[in-house]
Amino acid sequence: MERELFLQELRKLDLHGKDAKRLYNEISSLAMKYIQASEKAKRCAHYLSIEFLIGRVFYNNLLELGVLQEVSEILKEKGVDIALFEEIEDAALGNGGLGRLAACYMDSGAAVGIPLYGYGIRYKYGLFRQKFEDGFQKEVPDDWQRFGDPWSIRKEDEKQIIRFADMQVNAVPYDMPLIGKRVNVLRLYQAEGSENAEKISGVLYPPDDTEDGKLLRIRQEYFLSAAAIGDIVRAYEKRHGNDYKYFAAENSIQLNDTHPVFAIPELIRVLQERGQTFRSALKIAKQVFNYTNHTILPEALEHWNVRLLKKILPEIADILVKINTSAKYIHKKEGYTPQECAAASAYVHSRRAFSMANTAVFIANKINGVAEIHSEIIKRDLFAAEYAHHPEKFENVTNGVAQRRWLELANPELSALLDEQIGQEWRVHFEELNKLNAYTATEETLAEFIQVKGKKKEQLFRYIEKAEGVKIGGERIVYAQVKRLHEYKRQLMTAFALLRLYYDLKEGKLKDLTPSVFLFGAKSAPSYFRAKGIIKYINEIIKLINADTETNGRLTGVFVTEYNVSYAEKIVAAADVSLQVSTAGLEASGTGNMKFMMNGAVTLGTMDGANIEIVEKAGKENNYIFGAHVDEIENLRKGGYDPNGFLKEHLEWNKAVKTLIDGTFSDGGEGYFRELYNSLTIGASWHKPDHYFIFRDLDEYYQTILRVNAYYRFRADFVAN
Ligand code: 26W
Repeated sequence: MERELFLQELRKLDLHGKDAKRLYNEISSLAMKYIQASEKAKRCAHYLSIEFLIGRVFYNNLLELGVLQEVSEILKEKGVDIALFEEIEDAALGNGGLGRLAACYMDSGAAVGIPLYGYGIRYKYGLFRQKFEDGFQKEVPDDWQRFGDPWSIRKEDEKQIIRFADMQVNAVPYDMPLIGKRVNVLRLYQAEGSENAEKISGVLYPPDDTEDGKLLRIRQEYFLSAAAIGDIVRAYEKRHGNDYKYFAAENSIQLNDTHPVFAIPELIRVLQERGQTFRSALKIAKQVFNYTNHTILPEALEHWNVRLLKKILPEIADILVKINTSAKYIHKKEGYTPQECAAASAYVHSRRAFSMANTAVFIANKINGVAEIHSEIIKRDLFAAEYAHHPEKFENVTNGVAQRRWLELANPELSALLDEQIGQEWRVHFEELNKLNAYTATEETLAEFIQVKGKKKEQLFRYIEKAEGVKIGGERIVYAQVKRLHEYKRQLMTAFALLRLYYDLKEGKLKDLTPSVFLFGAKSAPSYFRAKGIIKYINEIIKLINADTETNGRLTGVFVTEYNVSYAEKIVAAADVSLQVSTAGLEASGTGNMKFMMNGAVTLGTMDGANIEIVEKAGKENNYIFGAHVDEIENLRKGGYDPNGFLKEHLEWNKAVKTLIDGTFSDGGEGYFRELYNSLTIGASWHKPDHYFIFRDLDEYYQTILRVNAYYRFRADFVAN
């Protein structure tokens, strides 16, 4: 990019009387004039994902272009504060970890110069915007395009026609530059051609509890898969025409969970259309696809009913049947036991449905979990049969996060301190951070670090005051639990611990508690009743403790609204303690844990997901680990776990938990709190009481919160480790 030309033009820009949106579009469009996508390499990796949680691109792109500092100065000369663009909303085309990981991979691929291309859906409405009304979550459609979308280029001439049995849809690509050592492209497809067609890229994860909902999900997944395959094949044919012998050598296709698995039968369909036999097409598919699994939760493992598939994608259904037949033949030939054949079967007879994970595992050249413990669990349980016969297919690829966004952009002050210690190389090759190991921080560096952390807290508290109208005063230790709201992530356990802290403080038991603030950020899926109840409960607790003038000088809470990527950037830079407290074995990896850690927070967590690797790397003494490990949890699942016994034995906990039903708090008569209480003490048709083992870990959690609080007082040691 001709930086100087861009900066010269920017200097000439007249900014007078232009609002944030107008300036955003003018400056972004100007930058886009100077960005060219790199020549597509012959050998490319393609990343297919139903979600890309890109967040705000403005600052990130200017940083990647190496002009963020200069733009900030030029705008300041013209009387514009670059923070003005905080008003521009994130592009939230994703739900959570899987989508943000995809965005971080795209960032990093470009940054280190790998030809890595992303394929996704350009949803009209991304993840909803969250509002709180009397402590309840309300969803507001996220019309993210109202600010314009100057960083994408519509490529009408490269559109694809996607054919269903009952309709035809235009897949129109919008290309977003991924800027770094090379400029790759994130290609997001928009569905056009009719009102029904447009619904396909209308919203992220449309509800799939009705048949129509399921059909729409299938259409979305096939739409993404077929558009991507069509694009990859078209580019290949420009080079090699109908000769497919180089296809696998020049293309690898990464399936980000099972949502794009239709790309497998679609590639076979397209190759057969071009004259390949099923056998040769299958062979190519088995060389081209890799599959990443992100979750072991049964409700997230997709099965698509064959009747539904036949209704709108009969050819795809037939190819899936043939894939299943090949799998059965090969499994038998390779000596899979009958149990293994059944467990690994692509077609699940009892459900009259295809297991998209088993289909992916049969075809994929490589299969990876997203943290060591998770990769072990999927080898031992989920895909045990395939692992028994093809161990070479399985790898662990622990998640990573883009340090450009989560450290450089989020925390320039800490970045500068790092540069002083180890030079700037870490900004591209993050492993350079290892140089810090051979290194004992001087008093002066520690003081600088503490000062930086203090500054980031001030910035965050100011932002929260503006955004939430909540004032957080003075020097406090910041505990943060920010992530999607899900029972297995156990925000409810933190709620009980916070309530207990308040009661103990009230009763004078915590004389020397370091002033603390508990910061929550979470969105619940709109249909997830319990998660919404937990949000309301936490808001009720926060209201109670913040109002108590006896104690709110030392203990307050805040639940930020509309937690998103941009909010996360501020929170990870400011927090002292990262709360990562999922039930062991259930958080595949986590990525927030890494973002907090790289900004100098300690991890207070369970031995789950990537927390285990964080503890290994950063040292047990630098983290605050508690709770049952995965083997104990699995034993408890088999029997002998008595949550009600725990409540009988621990009256102080019983007092906290009983607030769900004793009238201390109100859920407006919606029944959320009673249902939560029952889930812990009675269970439900689909699970035993307290099926995320909150009461097994709760007391240890509380003691650990107090331990880190006490240790924090010796601040230099606290940060030194
Ligand atoms: C609604 C259907 C559905 C179900 C599951 C959509 C998306 C999923 C994903 C598998 C959920 C997800 O985002 N999983 C998270 O992936 C992260 C990236 O690997 C991990 O760090 C988190 O541990 C995992 O929960």
